[in-house]
Amino acid sequence: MKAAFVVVEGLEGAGKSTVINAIENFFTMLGHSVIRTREPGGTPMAEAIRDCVKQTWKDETVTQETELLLMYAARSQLVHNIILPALANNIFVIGDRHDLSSVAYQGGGRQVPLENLQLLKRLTLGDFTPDLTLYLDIEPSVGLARAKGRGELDRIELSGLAFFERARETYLEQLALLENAATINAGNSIEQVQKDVLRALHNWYNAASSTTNTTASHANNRTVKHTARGDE
Ligand code: Z5A
Repeated sequence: MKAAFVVVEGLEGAGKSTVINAIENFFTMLGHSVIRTREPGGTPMAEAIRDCVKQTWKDETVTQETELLLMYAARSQLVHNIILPALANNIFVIGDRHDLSSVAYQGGGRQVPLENLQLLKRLTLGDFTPDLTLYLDIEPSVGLARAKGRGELDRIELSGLAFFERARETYLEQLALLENAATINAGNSIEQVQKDVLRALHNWYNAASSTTNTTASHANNRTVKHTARGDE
């Protein structure tokens, strides 16, 4: 089977970092090479953007446009420098967040019009999309309590409960439109969440392996498309 891009999405404290270890093991045990990415971040420049976007700026308001543009700037760096080259070398990529986070947080949370997000997506990613999205669904108050247990909250985490409720609602609306996606109840125990994630991954993997030819041509197309862009 050709390498694929699998993304884990969810609100803070949903347990993404925890299940990504299990997903990495799943691919490794099957003999695949695998890398992990996180967004925003994943390249030196994108990590600098991450620091910039997460910190609280004294006496300066971070506008929603600045936040949005920084998310896409970081994503463009990551996709073109790391994810596409990895897929082209048949290395599976597990993403801790991707574009759906912008739709949920900036679109839902900050209420940026969806058409502005679509424009930026088109500009930075073309038609590149994950092969599978695993969404860990958690009540915002439960997720935030877990995140708080780890220490101080960053600028985005301080956005308030209503912000996270809008983000969750947007996640759920968008997931209903996606083909290759699974929603997992992240309010359950860590063991149960991990089990449910692995079941969804297994089902997707079996289906994708049995349509290898289609998957291979899909992977090649997107690589060619973005290589061509890079050569311009
Ligand atoms: N952001 C954005 O606005 N727009 C974008 O386009 C993108 C991102 C890409 C990234 O920060 C921030 O950027 C994020 C969204 C925004 N901000 N907010 N707010 P981050 O990467 O630092 O934050 P995160 O992605 O939300 O990571 P997280 O808070 O670490 O969440 P997590 O990885 O899902 O959770 P975890 O580390 O696996 O677990 C958290 C704790 O809960 C930990 O102590 C676990 O042991 C515990 N846990 C996990 N699962 C369970 C269960 N099932 N039961 C009990 N306890 C559990």
